[in-house]
Amino acid sequence: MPSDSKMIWMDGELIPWEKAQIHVMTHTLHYGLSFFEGIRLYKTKNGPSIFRLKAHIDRFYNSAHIAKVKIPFSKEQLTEGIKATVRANDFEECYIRPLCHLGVGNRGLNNIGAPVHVSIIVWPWGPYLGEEGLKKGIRTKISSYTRHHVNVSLTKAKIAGNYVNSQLAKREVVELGFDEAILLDPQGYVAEGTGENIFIVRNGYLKTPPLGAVLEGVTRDSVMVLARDLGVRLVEEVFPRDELYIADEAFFTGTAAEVTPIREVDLRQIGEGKPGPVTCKIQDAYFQAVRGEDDQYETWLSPI
Ligand code: PPE
Repeated sequence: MPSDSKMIWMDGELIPWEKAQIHVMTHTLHYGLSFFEGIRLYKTKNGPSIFRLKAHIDRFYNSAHIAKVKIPFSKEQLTEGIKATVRANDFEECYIRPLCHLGVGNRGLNNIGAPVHVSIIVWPWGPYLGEEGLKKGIRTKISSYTRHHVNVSLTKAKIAGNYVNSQLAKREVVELGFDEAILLDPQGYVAEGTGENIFIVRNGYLKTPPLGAVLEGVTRDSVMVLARDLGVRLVEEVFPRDELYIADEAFFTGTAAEVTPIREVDLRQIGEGKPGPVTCKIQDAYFQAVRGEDDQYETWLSPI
């Protein structure tokens, strides 16, 4: 694979991309317990700035707490490490991936005492669901795979193993010709995308599933604040797939996906089959906030 960037931060040191290697006995490789974050750096008038860095750092440490893994760095060290990695790679805009994994030391499932490693990788990443998807909306399908039961996988932690479910769903619908999958929770209600939270607009209300089986998305939270400030009424409420079919508008939110309109679900057109007025208003406000064009949200940005 060609290198995406020059330098990677591994356990406190910046090393060249080629040198960032791990051993095949890495515990995480066998059993899937690592956790990660996805953050974006945007170009702003104050120079490249990281969007909602604190919220992502806090979630990273929450993942560690849930997984009972002790991160061998403080939040301040990790914050500095992220900024140093971005600087070392000289990107104006990029995606940032802090990753914590269990290394070599334990055979078998018992991970007590396994060495803990932390890496920070950055790479340029354009629109997650395509430039055209961002502008015109994407085609989605409900996956045949159910989202996690909250007492099987711990959904508030961004644990790598949780993403096998997402990969199955993604692959299923992409091979069928769709752009993204929507997963239902074990009760049958709409949960989220493979790597996105979901919102619908119906009768003037914005609606998103409550934080039951879904990831506590930072973008979900940002969009809720933006909606409130724009005077859009919002409810957090469960809804079934057919309510999605008859929604006036629908969109995904995520660090990678940003605010991506959904124009089709299960071969049914949503609304006018193009991004609706509320979606466009929220998407615009989101891009203004991340690019530092709206001073109201300046505290969400950390210049590097
Ligand atoms: N749900 C899931 C399952 C999820 O993975 C993400 C982020 C979200 C919701 C939205 O969370 P937030 O980014 O905090 O708004 N998915 C990340 C990984 C994507 C990938 O392919 O890798 C992301 O968007 O960075």
